[in-house]
Amino acid sequence: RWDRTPVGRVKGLETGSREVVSHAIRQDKVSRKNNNKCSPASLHRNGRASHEMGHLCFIDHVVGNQPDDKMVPVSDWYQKCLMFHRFWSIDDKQIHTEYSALRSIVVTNYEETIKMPINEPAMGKKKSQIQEYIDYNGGPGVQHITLNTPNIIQAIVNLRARGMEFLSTPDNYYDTLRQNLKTAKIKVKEDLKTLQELKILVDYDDKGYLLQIFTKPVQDRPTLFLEVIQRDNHSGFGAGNLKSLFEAIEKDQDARGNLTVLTPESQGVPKASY
Ligand SMILES: [Co+2]
Repeated sequence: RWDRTPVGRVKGLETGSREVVSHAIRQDKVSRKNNNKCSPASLHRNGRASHEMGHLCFIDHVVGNQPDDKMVPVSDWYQKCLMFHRFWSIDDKQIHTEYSALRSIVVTNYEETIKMPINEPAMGKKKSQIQEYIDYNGGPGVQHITLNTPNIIQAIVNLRARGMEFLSTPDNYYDTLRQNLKTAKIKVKEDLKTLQELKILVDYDDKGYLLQIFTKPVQDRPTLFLEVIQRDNHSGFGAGNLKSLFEAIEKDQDARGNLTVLTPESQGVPKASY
């Protein structure tokens, strides 16, 4: 295992090498030279390698959870202080299951390179997963961080092989999906059977689609989790999948004993002792 501590850059643009950058790295007493191609053609080859190997290439978006009534003031803060603007919005009519609901505003920076959906709980028949998060996190915080890959199938095969645990999706999700895709304007290039085996979700509109999957919480508490996403001409966040995601999360929430029945008065009051 090389610790990649650079001993020094031995070749590069400054030494007249237009094509190759070389760094010497050291492991104990052994040194070795790493060559990296720096021409655009080789960047293209690196892109192809990322595709083949299912690399996680960049942070696609970061979602924050806020307590009830804080979503608007917090998104206003991003717009006023950091010159963010609203990117896309969804209301709790679109995102709810029978029991639990949320509202969401997406803010983005001027260049639209940073995307941050901000959630707050909405009243449902039972406790919102956003409220569960707030209670266990002791306040607002990051709900999930999403990593973008050009090849989600390989990425998830790799992550599962290393022991990463993902939320499960019922098989009837894929039955419904197959039925709906028959009349859709887009075609999903990936093999649906493979997506189903790996429990990867699909969301789409008339112009493109996205593939996504959510991990289980990365700590013992039901707080932060990760998402992996692959986009094909689609800039949404998977609103169409949120119902099935909610149902999957709520199955776990119920198993933890936190899918508590709420009245309007008790929304927002922590029920759990921890
Ligand atoms: Co997401």
